[in-house]
Amino acid sequence: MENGKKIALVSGITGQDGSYLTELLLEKGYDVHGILRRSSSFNTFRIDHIYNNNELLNRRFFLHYGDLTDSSNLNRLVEKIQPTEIYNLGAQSHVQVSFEVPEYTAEVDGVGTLRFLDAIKETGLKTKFYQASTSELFGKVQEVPQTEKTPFYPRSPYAAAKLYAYWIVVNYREAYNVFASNGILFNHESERRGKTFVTRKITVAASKIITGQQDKLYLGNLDSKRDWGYAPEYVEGMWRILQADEPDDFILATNETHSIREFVEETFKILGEEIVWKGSGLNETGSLKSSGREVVAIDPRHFRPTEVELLIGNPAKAAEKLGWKPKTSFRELIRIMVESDFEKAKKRID
Ligand code: NAP
Ligand code: G4F
Repeated sequence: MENGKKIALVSGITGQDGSYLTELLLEKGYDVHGILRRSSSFNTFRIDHIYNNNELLNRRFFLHYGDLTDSSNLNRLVEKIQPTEIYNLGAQSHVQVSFEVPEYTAEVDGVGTLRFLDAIKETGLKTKFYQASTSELFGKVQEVPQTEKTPFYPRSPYAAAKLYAYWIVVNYREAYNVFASNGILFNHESERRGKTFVTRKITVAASKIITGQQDKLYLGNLDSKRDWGYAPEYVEGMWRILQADEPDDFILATNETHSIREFVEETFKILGEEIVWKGSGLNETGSLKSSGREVVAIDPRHFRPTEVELLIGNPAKAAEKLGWKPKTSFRELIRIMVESDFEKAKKRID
């Protein structure tokens, strides 16, 4: 640390969480260094408003090319930047895609975490490390609701890679005294959520359907249940995890669960429409009660080889030890996302 200066290094800075965390850390007076993957097209749309629009923030916000598959790059960045806190948010984060690219997912999400930890160990830097662990670790759940003590049962290459990452964090903490913590975060969404995750897929599609730009929304399993919270509150929880006196592992969740079906119903309700379900299995459809128009159908390509049917997390430990509590309700979360996507749909902005 340079004269008590707070310096954060963030992987996954261009993602949903990376963008909110950057805003939070800059507000808290940190210098923020982000790791940017080289891309043939622009991939900084979630952080452009920080980079371009505020001269003051610009001077404390730095982007470096890098990749979690490249140890020499991570070693160099840790050595050069000397961060006081590292947030490892970078990942191939799509569960279904991980069945298509399992080895790459293991490289980035599993071994990538080891590369970062080893860079810390080898440089001997006194820094704190946050690992973006996930409720997907619970997979085929062994207990309801899930707590920090619930046994893991991963159900995808993504979850298996994150399981390795979780345990290598614990191991470097115990073996080498690295201040390394896991945030076991349940699903958290926002108006910045990637459009291939189910919540944003639904709010974007419903907005386009209502404004006449899309015919139908095709989904997979309507009956799986998730514990959905609002992303800006969860990144604040990440920061709190690294401010604790000791490194530890914490669940961040709402302790409420809802099905994909309920998410669809609530989305259309906010847009002034009621959904009526008909049929079952692959033939199930959802229609607008007002007109009878069919707007939801099932596409089996969205089914997963192994599904996580139910997630619900108990955040009591985070409440007690970190003073962290979720604030935004399920309905409020959907309202925030729908309002944003409906405004964009009206203006024909993608
Ligand atoms: P996201 O929007 O998909 O962002 C993922 C980030 O990782 C992007 O910046 C992406 O860069 C970057 N990335 C991908 N591959 C990389 C690589 N090889 N090297 C370096 N960076 C790479 O994900 P998110 O929702 O913000 O989630 C953040 C983290 O939390 C992830 O690790 C995710 O697995 C975990 N998590 C998320 C949730 C949730 O509900 N959101 C819950 C639990 C855990 P590009 O922009 O270039 O693709
Ligand atoms: O929105 P999802 O793709 O998120 P999933 O699989 O829960 O993973 C997200 O949350 C994890 C935390 O628990 C993170 F670790 C992970 O990085 C990611 O952010 O799918 C949610 C549910 C699944 O049960 C899926 O089968 O929605 C179901 N679903 C139904 N139809 C669909 C669709 N999912 C997607 N992506 N697309 C569909 O058409």
